[in-house]
Amino acid sequence: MSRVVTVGAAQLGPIARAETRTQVVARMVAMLHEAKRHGVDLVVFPELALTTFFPRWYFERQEEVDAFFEREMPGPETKPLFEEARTLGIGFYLGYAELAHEDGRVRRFNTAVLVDRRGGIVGKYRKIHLPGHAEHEPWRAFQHLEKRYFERGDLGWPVFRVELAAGVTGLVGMAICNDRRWPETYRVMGLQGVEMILIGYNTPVHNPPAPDHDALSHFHNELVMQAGAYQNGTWVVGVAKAGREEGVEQIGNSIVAAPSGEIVAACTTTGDELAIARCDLDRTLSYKNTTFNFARHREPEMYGMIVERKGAIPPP
Ligand code: CDV
Repeated sequence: MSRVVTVGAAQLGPIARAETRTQVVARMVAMLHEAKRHGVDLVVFPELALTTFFPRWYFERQEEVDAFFEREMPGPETKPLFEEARTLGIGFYLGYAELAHEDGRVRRFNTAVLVDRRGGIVGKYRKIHLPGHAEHEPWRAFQHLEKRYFERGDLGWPVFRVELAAGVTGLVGMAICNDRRWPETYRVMGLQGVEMILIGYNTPVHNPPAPDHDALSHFHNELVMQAGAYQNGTWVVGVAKAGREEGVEQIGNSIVAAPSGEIVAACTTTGDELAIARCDLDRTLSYKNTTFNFARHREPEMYGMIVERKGAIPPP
């Protein structure tokens, strides 16, 4: 008996700054309908999927930044997405900017939620690896101010047991964009037996501090997610907000990587596009039980430096 979950990587093309959440949600709902026609159980949308990628601008006034944040999920504009998905019996991953009132203060996170086929939020993740910079750096062609606008996520990388398709329950984890470049992200979830990791991203082709990487942006995107999948015996679904958004070119290259590390589905445009893969969660087993049988082969006593040391310190 296999445990097949049909997954749709719902890549979004550019979202203009003037575009409203209602317009974006309408695009997403259209993708849900397309997903339904293809028998998809779980749809994965990108990071910060409801608006343009606002960390590319330096805003002096906090109100300007806060206009991109959600105070409730679902809120009035996102409710139709939740309702349509529930009607269609499709679960989804959604990235958004979260404004929360916690510990007597306002907190802002780059967040993703996992919504089950009945329309309920069953998991939440707050981005831990925030790239970019905290101060205005006008020398850049565009800003990347995630370190200014968000707090580091405080939920770790939980893995959720969720019914993903009729009669198929799986172990699902989430990450967001830059997290996918770090092996620790996958391994923390691998150590909880994760079977499918969902990752939304916004990745500009141009990397201002290292323009020599620009030509390798697709290669690096695939490299990290394929490695994360193989080394942890898990499916990985990576989904872009792609294309030329407010003058900045972002990669597409949304993929589904199998536990073998192979890419089994991919988007080929930089617009709204659904890539579909039938993912048998039991295909994780031959990796989890052999080469990457953690209980048998890992040597954690030898890995202390990974958590004790932050930056590299070369020997004298
Ligand atoms: N949104 C991101 O986290 N983007 C980063 C860029 C800045 C390198 C990424 O890792 O794709």
